Amino acid sequence: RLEKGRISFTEYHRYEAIQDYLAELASSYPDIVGLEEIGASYQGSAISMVRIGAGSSSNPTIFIEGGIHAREWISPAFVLYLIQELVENENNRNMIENVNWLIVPVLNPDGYEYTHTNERLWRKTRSIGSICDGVDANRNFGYYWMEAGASSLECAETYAGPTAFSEPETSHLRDIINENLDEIKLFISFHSYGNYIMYPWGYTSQLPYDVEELNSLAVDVEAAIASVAGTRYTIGSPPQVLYAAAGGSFDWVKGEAGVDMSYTLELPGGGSYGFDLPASRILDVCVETFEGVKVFYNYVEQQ
Ligand code: ING
Ligand code: ZN
Repeated sequence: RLEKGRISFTEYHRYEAIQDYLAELASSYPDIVGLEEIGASYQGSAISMVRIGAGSSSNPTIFIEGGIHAREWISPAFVLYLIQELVENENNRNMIENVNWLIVPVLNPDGYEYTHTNERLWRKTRSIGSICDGVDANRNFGYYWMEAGASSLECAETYAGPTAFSEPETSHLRDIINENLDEIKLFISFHSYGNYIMYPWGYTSQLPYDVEELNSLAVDVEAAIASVAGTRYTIGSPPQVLYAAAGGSFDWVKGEAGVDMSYTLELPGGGSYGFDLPASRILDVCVETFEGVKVFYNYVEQQ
């Protein structure tokens, strides 16, 4: 058992502490945890991916993306909680024997660190621009790129970048998903805030051919989350429940990579700005959200 290295869920952690935790977990549980670097961020930080599994390497795989947006701190926090539950809680052994997990806790480490050191509400990457810095990584994926809800203005919060996949962070995610495509059966991108369970498409108000299956799984996930403490989520595609936006990772994963079951979850907000959920709330959100992820697991396991 990891005692000293165990990460806490009563505070938000700096990127280095997260990396240290992942390295320690991988060395403590070499049979079930692998730690890989999918590539470097714009500023040269390693973007880590944890590979968790205790069954066959050909098991169906769930891919989890956290921390694409810098200021949404509950996203990496929850994803770390998920990792800890999968690895260290024996009651969840079936979740790693029957399914493999590929988990990127912090896709945008440069931005994440910048929200700790300079600007709490920074959203984008930290790539240098000519007038303003940063690209909205969740507008930078190459599926109907720039067709809706994205800006071509460098200084905008939703700047889609000079080209699709201009950012090393998004191109590394694309590449690692393509490398593991045969096994990936379900994808979840964690954001905050607002309590939404969304499925494609973000780029259009048209719905995918399999919307009934996407929606019915979302309904079950929502019920599981609500069963813990009554937290309710709204279900639908981004244009139905929020706004249309192209270039999101989950649209690319479904439309281009062909992983049909693709979701974006907006975890609960709090604090003064919504993104600054008080640290005292982290654990409650993690516990209820984990119940939802169990439902995603059950779906994939039963396929
Ligand atoms: N929300 C998501 C965003 O990127 C979203 C919502 C995701 C819209 C995917 C469209 C497609 O704007 C947050 N909070 O970032
Ligand atoms: Zn976001």
